Amino acid sequence: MNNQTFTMIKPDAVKNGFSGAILNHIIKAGFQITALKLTRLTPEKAGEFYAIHKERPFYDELVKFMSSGPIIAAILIKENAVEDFRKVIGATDPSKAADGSIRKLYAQSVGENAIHGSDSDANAQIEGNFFFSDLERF
Ligand code: ABT
Ligand code: MG
Repeated sequence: MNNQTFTMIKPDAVKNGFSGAILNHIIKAGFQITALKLTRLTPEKAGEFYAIHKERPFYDELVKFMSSGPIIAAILIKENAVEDFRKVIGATDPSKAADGSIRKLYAQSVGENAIHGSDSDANAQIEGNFFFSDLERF
């Protein structure tokens, strides 16, 4: 199953008023939104979502940032979704992100980089299930 990915517009981008522009960018890039919510992560939930980075030096700051304000979570459908969406968002470090990518346009730093995209088909399923019940998908 390579037609689904998961995304999150992070607290910096929501706070800076970029949610509408980013959702428009995603739709124009050919992704169909099948689940969508404005919500907020508790520090516990943010820690769980990024559990893979638990031992990294930036983990505490990452958890604090990701729980600092509202986020927008979404499930996106498109052929080759995971790989294509990573191209649409650009490199983790916005200063290295390609021109026209979401991070180049809307992100400030590696720590606060505007948007998340799943890095594998398996994680796309896990992350979608983390945020959405069956009744919340269309
Ligand atoms: P995510 O989409 O948030 O997973 O980012 P991406 O997959 O592009 O990059 P990874 B390596 O998964 O980073 C996860 C979060 O950790 C932050 N980070 C990463 C730092 O703050 N410092 C670092 O040196 C590295 C490597 C960036 C990511 N997110 N946020 N928010
Ligand atoms: Mg990642």
